[in-house]
Amino acid sequence: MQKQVTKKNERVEEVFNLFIKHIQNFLTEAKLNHEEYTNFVDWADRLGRTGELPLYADVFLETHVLRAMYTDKPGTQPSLLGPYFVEGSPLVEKEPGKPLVLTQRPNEPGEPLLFKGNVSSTDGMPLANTRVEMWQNDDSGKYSSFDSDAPKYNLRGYFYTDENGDFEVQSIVPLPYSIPADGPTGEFLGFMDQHPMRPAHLHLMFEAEGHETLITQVFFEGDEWLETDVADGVRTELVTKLEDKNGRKEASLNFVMRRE
Ligand code: MBD
Ligand code: FE
Repeated sequence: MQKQVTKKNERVEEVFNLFIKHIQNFLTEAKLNHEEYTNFVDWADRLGRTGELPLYADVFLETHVLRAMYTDKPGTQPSLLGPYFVEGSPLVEKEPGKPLVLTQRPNEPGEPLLFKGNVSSTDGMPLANTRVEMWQNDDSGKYSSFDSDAPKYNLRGYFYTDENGDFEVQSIVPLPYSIPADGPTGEFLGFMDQHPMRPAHLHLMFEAEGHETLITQVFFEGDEWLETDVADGVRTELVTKLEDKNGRKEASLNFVMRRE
């Protein structure tokens, strides 16, 4: 049998030692008994087997990683990538004189939304030709490729900002999202007496030459779940107004990217 060749990785060692140290302190502080420990292992096993581990991690942990990395840095605050990003979404083709259209089905159910934005650098320079990827849930509150039976890349796509760093994309208004409540994550929330809701949000990812990739979300004023988002992804500067204009909803937000 071939022996696996491994190289000592000091970062992994450092992080793992810290992890164990804190878990030990946690066990001591919580005075976990053996039955509770066994229940935990059983629950964590189900979390993995049902495929909910990424969901659980993104709901309860990701926000802390972001806060530790980005609070007090210049540029737009990032928010959660979340468990529902998928690679390979289609390019939204630009047709001359028409806005970009994220909806792919001719009669996509939902309330039409025009979302506008501008992308600039922390020094104020507009960022033309920035790759903008967008994804969101549909009018049943579900994400394509996951809990919705819409086509795989429905309400997912990417496009580029114009020469002024601007973009305008037509879509539908996203809905508040209930994370799956019937699996191990939901079971956990039940014990915590915490609702499973996230406020309605758009997911956006920006990539521009010489800049840090910005992964963030956009939320809407007045959403009933803004203050109690189960995943704690809301940042004040990411909340915008949903306005009635020209017989549809319009919203906009400007984004500022940090140099590498
Ligand atoms: C979502 O839609 C989401 O964006 C996150 C971060 C977690 C769960 C569901
Ligand atoms: Fe989401």
